[in-house]
Amino acid sequence: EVDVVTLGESMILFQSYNQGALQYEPLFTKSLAGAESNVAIGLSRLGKKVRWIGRLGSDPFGDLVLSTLSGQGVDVSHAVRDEEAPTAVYFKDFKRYGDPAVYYYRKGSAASRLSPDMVDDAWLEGAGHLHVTGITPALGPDTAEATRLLMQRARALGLTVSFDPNLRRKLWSEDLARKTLLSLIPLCDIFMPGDEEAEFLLGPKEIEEYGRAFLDMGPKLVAMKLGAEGSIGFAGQAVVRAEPFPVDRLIDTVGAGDAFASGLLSVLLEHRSELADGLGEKPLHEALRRANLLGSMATQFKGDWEGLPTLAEVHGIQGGHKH
Ligand code: KDG
Repeated sequence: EVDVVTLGESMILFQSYNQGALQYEPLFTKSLAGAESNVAIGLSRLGKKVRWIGRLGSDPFGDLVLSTLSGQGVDVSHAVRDEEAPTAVYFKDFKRYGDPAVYYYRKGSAASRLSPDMVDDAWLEGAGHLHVTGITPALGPDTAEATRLLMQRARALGLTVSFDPNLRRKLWSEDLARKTLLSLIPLCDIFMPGDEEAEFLLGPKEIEEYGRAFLDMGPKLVAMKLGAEGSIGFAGQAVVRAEPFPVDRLIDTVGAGDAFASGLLSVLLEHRSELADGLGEKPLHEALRRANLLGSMATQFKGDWEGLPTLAEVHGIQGGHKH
């Protein structure tokens, strides 16, 4: 049995050792990045069984993606290798102020050559939930169709589906991004945009109007990330706000949204059957609190996922509160 399946591109991430400027820093550390594998690791640390699907090069970096994920307890047995195209790499440029800048070297990568004819029901076997992001559809028309097809297959097979738009402006044009992301929202049960992404998709509105508008498109639950303001959730008639957790030392914001998704899903998976009728305020609040906690923890460590907690740590921080 698998709690969650996720599909996406994982890359090897190089970060300057001293968090110096990319151009002058002579030393780099090597790690794993990728929105969906970050979520997979986050959920695995919280005790969930997760299967990651992706296409990797037949190269040492592809091997490293697999060994890192399996070391984190993630099932990689359905990952696909590409004989020709490489595993992508990406660099993070830490800034004194604001979010790190990211530089991708991923055009023509193995993951970008994922196509709808490769989508296989076996990927979803034994699973209850599928999580995808808007990054995979940004890689090209084929990966967009593969994502759409997998969401459709998941629903046909009775899985619930979550979708984080994860808007990456560097990867595609605004028009195509808006059109594609909007077209995928009706295929998910749980939609988790940030406030800036909501504005990108629907134009300027009040926060609560976004919640209503997204629910009207089909999802059963909308969890919106409000950055330093915490988050807000919408399910049926319920509207719930959750306070942020304090960030004592802000180091690296990249991956915070994925941490949020892992925290949210770790609680929501316990309430899957209630989603259809509109989740109550209590579990919704609990899910948002857990999501906020993980989001804040992710920003306090270098790397996308290295700062994510185990379930025991979460219980310690949340005062023995079970779930
Ligand atoms: O959410 C974090 C991701 O942005 C990062 O790991 C790299 O997957 C990545 C991407 O495409 O931006």
